[in-house]
Amino acid sequence: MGLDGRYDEGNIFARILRGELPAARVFEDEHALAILDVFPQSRGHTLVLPRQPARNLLDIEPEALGALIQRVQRVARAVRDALQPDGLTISQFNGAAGGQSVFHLHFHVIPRWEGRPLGGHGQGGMAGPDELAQLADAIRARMG
Ligand code: DGP
Repeated sequence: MGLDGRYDEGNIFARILRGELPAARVFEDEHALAILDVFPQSRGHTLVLPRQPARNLLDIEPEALGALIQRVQRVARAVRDALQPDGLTISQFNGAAGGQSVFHLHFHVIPRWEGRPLGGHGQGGMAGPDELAQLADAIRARMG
């Protein structure tokens, strides 16, 4: 999938947004949904998605992007408060050649700890649902 093309309503995040597939939800409002990544690169790896259908950063309306990045900051603060990481990596990929694998725009919020290398993007194992549910509760409690 390149940078151009049509938005696929059947992509996995569109299905999660419609409630057709489960996810460990940490935050939602009219603009965005935040869920835990099931293939986390670190403990508490969270994804923030706009409700508006957009394949990547180039597609989204600027106003919706503004609302989205504000939610990214709120989620990042809650992740910090819940997990007390030493740092946070925020990343976002565009097009398959850019490292994107799910073609609904999303930001990664990845907690980092000194001395713990980042797991490979899209190379880690799957997290268990109980662990994700516990982490989601902890982050959601700090969303304010
Ligand atoms: P990207 O490569 O930036 O498109 O990242 C997609 C991320 O989505 C990747 O880190 C793994 C994660 N992911 C893939 N499938 C699912 C899923 O069904 N549920 C959740 N919560 N995350 C998923």
